Amino acid sequence: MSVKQMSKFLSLILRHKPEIIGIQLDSHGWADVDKLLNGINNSGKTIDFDMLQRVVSENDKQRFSFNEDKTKIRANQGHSKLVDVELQQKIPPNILYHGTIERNRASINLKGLLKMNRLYVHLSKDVETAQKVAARRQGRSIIYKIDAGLMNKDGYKFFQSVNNVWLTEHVPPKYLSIIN
Ligand code: HQG
Repeated sequence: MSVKQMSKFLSLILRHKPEIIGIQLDSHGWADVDKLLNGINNSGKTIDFDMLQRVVSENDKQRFSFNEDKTKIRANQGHSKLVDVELQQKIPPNILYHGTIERNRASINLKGLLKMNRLYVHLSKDVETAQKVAARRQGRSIIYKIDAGLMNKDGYKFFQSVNNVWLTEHVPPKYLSIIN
């Protein structure tokens, strides 16, 4: 299995379904590294500690973090499992972006951006990043601009993950405009 394929499998385990390899996340989203390695190796895939270190360090979006002594590992954002990864609440930049596809337009314009299956709505700091997020999906990309400055003024909370993804609970339609 390539480092990239293993990264995808790790995202599945550490964000959504640790039970598929028979492990659990603690309340802060940490998995025990030994249990994780054993669980993956018992599931028909092969990994050792060196490969896990490579998956973490070579990851294009820095999706995972070890604790200090590397006995625990967690995903930095993107969870559907209800865990508290100790996100930093921060004042957002005035403008943030969200990339999605045309098919979602009517519903987003009506209800705003919803977190759907995850714990937060994921927002991007620039158009280029939002375009990449949109391009993961089949269909014509659309990019929303979010008036995060006004949301902040209105009391909405924003968080930044350690890998620099901006997160919030809901973006009502009045803060959204389509830029393409
Ligand atoms: C859409 C990846 C209809 C929303 C990315 C999105 C990101 C609505 C989808 C991270 C809606 C949810 C998250 C509404 C939102 N009606 N559709 N009211 N509100 N949606 O995957 O932002 O590579 O949960 O537009 O780079 O696409 O995994 O969110 O299309 O950072 O690390 O519902 O995942 O990061 O999809 O992606 P997702 P997302 P990783």
